[in-house]
Amino acid sequence: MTTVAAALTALPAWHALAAHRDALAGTTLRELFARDPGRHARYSLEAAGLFLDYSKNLLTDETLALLVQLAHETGVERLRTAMFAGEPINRTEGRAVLHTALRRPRGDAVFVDGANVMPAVHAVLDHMATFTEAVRSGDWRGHSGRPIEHIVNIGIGGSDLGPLMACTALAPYAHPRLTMHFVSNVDGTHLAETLARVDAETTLFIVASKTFTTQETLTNARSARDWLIARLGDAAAVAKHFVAVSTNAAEVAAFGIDTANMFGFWDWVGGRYSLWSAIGLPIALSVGIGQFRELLAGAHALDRHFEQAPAGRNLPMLLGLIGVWNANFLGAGSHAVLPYDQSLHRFPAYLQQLDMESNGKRVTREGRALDYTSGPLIWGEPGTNGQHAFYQLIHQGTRLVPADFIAPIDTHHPIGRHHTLLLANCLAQSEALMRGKTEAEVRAELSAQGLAGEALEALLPHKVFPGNRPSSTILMQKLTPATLGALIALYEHKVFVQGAIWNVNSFDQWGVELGKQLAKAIEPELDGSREPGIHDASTAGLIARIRALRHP
Ligand code: G6Q
Repeated sequence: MTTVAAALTALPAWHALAAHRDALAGTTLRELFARDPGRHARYSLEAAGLFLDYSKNLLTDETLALLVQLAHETGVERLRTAMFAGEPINRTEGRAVLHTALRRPRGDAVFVDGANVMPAVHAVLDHMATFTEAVRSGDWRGHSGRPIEHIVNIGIGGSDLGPLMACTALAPYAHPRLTMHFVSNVDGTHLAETLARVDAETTLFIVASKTFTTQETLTNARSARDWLIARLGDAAAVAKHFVAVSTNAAEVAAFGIDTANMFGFWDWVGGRYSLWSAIGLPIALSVGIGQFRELLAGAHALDRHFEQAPAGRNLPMLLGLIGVWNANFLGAGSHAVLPYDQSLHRFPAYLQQLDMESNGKRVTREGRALDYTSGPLIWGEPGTNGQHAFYQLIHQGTRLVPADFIAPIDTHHPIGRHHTLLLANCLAQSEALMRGKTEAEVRAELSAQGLAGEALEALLPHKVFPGNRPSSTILMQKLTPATLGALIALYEHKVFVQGAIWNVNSFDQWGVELGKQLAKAIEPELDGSREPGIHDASTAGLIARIRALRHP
């Protein structure tokens, strides 16, 4: 188990990094590149099918050495060993953190409370294999005897974002007969719009909920069940059209789903880390169990790299450390994720949960208030779309926004010049963010356009780009199940590294739990089944207004 780390800001490496930051002030990325033609080669690295170029970050060998020292002083490696070994590092919930066990090969052994969990992991995978093969082949029939054509995953948060993101990313591998749908929001619009697109006779619902008590998911699942029974005219139809993914067999049975059609997982799998478990059932249905196993294998390759590579040559370590440098020393409050791949358009949303739910914490693992910033805001959209929207702020705004550019070298859809253009945009953006455009360059450009005098001087400051904006670029040969698995695992471990350095528990989510409780109190007050309790004037006023104006 980890020892209680000394306060982060008192560590020698922290002090040294602060002094180093001050000494570096005024140094630009342009200069660093001009001085060192080998910068790209030295500050890039490949593992598990992912190539990371981190040379466009404001750092030198000394920065990296100090960051690695910080990792040592904060015990990142010790905590990593504890996580992989199944120690209960999620202390506030008394749980191990073992999503890495889900992607280990058959025959490996991982112990939780003295019991090897690997046989159970592979038993569920085998159950998933049998079931997904039956659905995909058409052997699994709906109540009226027709094969399944629509899969509707009903889940929210960790039981939605991962499978949705991965199914979207792996669409080129999807089964041609199966259309995937995801219903998460308790807003009836989400369910209604989805049901309008499917046919009850050919639809399979997956109710995905670790706890099987989440209000939104259970509400959507009940309404979907009512819809199905009404359409097919027989309550027995539920058996062929509903399966569950959960850790809570009792609640699954109470809902009316045969536990033979339940796929289990375990409390040591956190919601936002669960796409590797049976929560990944929609992925396995869409791309097949073979490709799902490839996804697991890609993540496992990255796990091995994370466990074994020295800190200075370790992809997640480097991404995590550079993120700490940007956030805590250079003052970046957010981090942009910019995939140049349309099929990764849900990846930033997925990472928002992974990162912000994990490291959006204000106390240390020992419960003391932090005196430094923890997890940044994570945001982004695919390129090139973002270029026509928010990149302006990254180029010329007053905030520092480090960015990750992510791109596959080959596309699944080679149409004319599209992919060349896409990649050219990706590289051009990170180059421009790094270099900027100096006053002298703008002056020369405007003069060449025939501008002079006051007109030139007036336009000049608007066209200057400060540059020096840090970014990393991640390339892969092609977005495949294996490279996607590695990419997700890379970010999981990056988040782990940062949480370890900030000394927060990255694996609990009390803010989410609060949300689950709060609405329960107001719900009966809104529909009038209970008189409003004591609220602040704003909440009380809003409740009263909705009650007065709402149509039944
Ligand atoms: C993830 C969070 C949260 C969770 C959802 C759904 O880490 O805990 O997003 O996944 O609240 O919970 P259930 O799967 O229990 O329905």
